[in-house]
Amino acid sequence: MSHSMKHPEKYKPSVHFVKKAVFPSLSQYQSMHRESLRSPDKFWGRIGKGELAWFTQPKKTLDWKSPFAKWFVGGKLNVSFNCIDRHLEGGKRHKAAILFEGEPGDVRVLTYQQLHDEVCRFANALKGEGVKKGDRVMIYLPMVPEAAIAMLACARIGAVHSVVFGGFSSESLKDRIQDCGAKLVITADGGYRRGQVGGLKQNVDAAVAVCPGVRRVIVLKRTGHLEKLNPIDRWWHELVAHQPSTCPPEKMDSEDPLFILYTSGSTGKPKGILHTTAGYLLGAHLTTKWVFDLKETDLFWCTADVGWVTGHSYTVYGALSNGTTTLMYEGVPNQPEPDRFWQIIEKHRVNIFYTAPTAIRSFIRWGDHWVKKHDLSSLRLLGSVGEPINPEAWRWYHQVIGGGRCPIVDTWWQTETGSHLITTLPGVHATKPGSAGLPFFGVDMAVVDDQGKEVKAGVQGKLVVRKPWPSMLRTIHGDSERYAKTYWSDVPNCYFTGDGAKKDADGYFWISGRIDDVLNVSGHRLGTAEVESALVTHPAVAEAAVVGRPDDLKGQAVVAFVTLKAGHKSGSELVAALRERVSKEIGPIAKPDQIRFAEALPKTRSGKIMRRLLKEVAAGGAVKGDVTTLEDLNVIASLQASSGEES
Ligand code: 7RM
Repeated sequence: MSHSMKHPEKYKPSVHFVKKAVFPSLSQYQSMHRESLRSPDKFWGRIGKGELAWFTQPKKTLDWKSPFAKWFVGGKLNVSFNCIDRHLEGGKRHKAAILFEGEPGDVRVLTYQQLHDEVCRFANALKGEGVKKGDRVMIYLPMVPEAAIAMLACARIGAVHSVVFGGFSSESLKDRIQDCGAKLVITADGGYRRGQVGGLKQNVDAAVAVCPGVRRVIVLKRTGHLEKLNPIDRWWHELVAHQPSTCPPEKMDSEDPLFILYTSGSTGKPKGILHTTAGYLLGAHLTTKWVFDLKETDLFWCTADVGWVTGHSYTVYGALSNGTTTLMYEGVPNQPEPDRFWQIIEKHRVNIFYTAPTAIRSFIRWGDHWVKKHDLSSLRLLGSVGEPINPEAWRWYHQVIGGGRCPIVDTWWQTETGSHLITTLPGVHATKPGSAGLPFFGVDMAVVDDQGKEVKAGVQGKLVVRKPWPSMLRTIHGDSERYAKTYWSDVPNCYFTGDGAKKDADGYFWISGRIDDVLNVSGHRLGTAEVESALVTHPAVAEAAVVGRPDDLKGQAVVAFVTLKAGHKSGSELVAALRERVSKEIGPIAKPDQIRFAEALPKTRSGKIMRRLLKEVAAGGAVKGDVTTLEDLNVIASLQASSGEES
C-alpha cells in the first residue's frame, strides 16, 4: 500500500502557487522536463550557458564513458567568481551575502563586497603559504562566516577543500587529512555550542602530530580560548592583515576538482566523494533557485553545518551563486532555550527555512508553546532533507511552523548526488506528506529489482539513476575502482543510491531509507521508516527508531526504540497500544516484537539515528565499534537500561 493512499481523507494534496513562481504554468514545466530527459545535452547545454558565468564557453556538454562523466567539456570558470564577483555589478555590491548569528547572540553581516574582500585576502594568504592549484586544504571550523570564506578562497585559487565537521574526532580528522594528502589545515580556537566553548584546536594538534604532510595550520580567533600557538600555527587575522583585497580568480576547467567531502558507506572507512567545478555548481545553483523558488529579497536559512553536503550546496554555494542572503547560525536549536530557531526567524525575518526531520521531531517533542511565542509570518517556504519525513512530522511542520501557508519541499539527495534529485517544485507540483516527490530536470530516476528491471507502481525496489547528471560525484578520491564498484556495479548501467523506494501511480517517489535499514520479516520487506512513521502517529510517541534483530524463526524480528512526549508513561498498556497502532497503520506483519522505551535515541551530530548502535542493543550485545560521531554518549547508557517489553 502506498502512503498516498493511506491518508486520503486526512490530507488532500494541494498545490501551493507562489507569487511569480519560476514556472508560470504546469504545461511549461512539463515541456521543459520532457526536453531535459529526451535531449539532456541540449537542455543542460542551454541551462549551463545561461545560469553560470564562464570565462570560456564549453565545447561539449557531456562526455560519458560509463561510469565516468565529464560535463561542460572545455569550459573555463571559477566558482568564487560565480558566487561573488558576478553580483558586484548590478546592485548587489552592498546586499548582505552572509547574515551570521553566533550562539552567544553576536550578529555579523557581510555584504557581497565585504565577502569579496575577505575571500581575496584569505586567498592571497593561502597563496603566501604556498598553496597551489590542485592542492588539498582541510577546513575544520565552527559554523562561522570564515568557514564559507575559506571554502570560497580555496575555490578562487583552485585549491581543493575538504571540510570536516567540527564534531568529528581528531582520529577522523587524521584519517581524512591522510587520505586526501592535505598540506594545510584551517581551524579555530573553538566555537560555541550548547553554551560552551568546543575545542577544535586540540583535535587538530593531535591529528597534525601524526600527519607530516601538513606544513601549516591557520587558526581563526573565535572565542579567545587559546593562548599559545605551536610553531606550525599562524593566526588567521595576522596572515590576512596585510593582504590585498583583490585576487584574480583562477580560470578553472569545468572538470577541475572543487572539493572532497567524506561520507560513510556500508563498508570500510568513509569515502572521499569528489565533486568538480561546473556540473556541481550548476546543480547547486539551479536547485536552490527553482526548488526554493528564490526571490531577490529572500533571506534563506539552511540549518545544516558546512561540514555536511547540505551546508556546501545550499548554505554556501547554491545560495551565494544566486546572490541571495544566506543565514548561518553557529549553535544548537535549544540554546539558551528550545525556541532559539523561532527567535532567529522572527528577529531576522527569514523567508525560506530548510532543516531535517530529526530536528522537526525534536521541536514537536519540546512543545508547540515554544513556537507560538514567535511571529513566523515571514516564512514563505519550508524544506526538509536528510531522511524520510514521516507524515505526522510533515503535517506539524506545515501547520505549526508554516502556519498552513508555506509549501514544503522534501528534497531527496545525497553527498554523492551534489544537489537535489527528487523534490516537488513550488507552484508546480502537489505535495504528498511523506513523499519526496518527483525527479528533478534531467534526472532519470527509477525503482528497479535486483536484475535492474523497473518494477510496477507501488512496488518497493532499489532506487537508481539511469543516466549521468551534472552534479554527480566524479569518483572516490584516490580510488576509482571503489567508485565504480560501490555505485555502478550493483545494478547494471545504473547508479545505485543505496536506498529503497517505491514510486506511486502519480510518479511520486516514497523513500524507505537505506537498503541496509530495510528489514526482512518472514520473507516480507519492511521499511524501518514505515514502522517508525506508524509509531509516531500515537500521541504518546515523540520519536521512534526501528531496527532488525536476528530471529531464528522470522529471519529478522522488529525492535522499536521509542521516546515519549512529556507527560506520557511507559508500560505494558502502551506497548499493546503501540503494537496495535502499527498493525493498524501497516499490517500485523510489521508489529514490533519488542518495544523499548528510551530517554533519547542515539544520533550522529548531523542528526541521523545511529541504527548500528540500536541493532547491537537490540541484539542484546554490548555497543562495540566507533561511536565518535555520536552526539551524546550518555544515550547509550540510557538505551541499555531501557525497559525491554517482550510480547
Ligand atoms: C543530503 C543528505 C543521503 C541519504 C540518502 C537517503 C537519506 C536524504 C532524504 C533522504 C528520504 C529525503 N546527504 N535522505 N534526503 N531520505 N527523504 N528527503 O542527507 O549523503 O548525508 O545522506 O540520506 O537515505 O541516501 S547524505
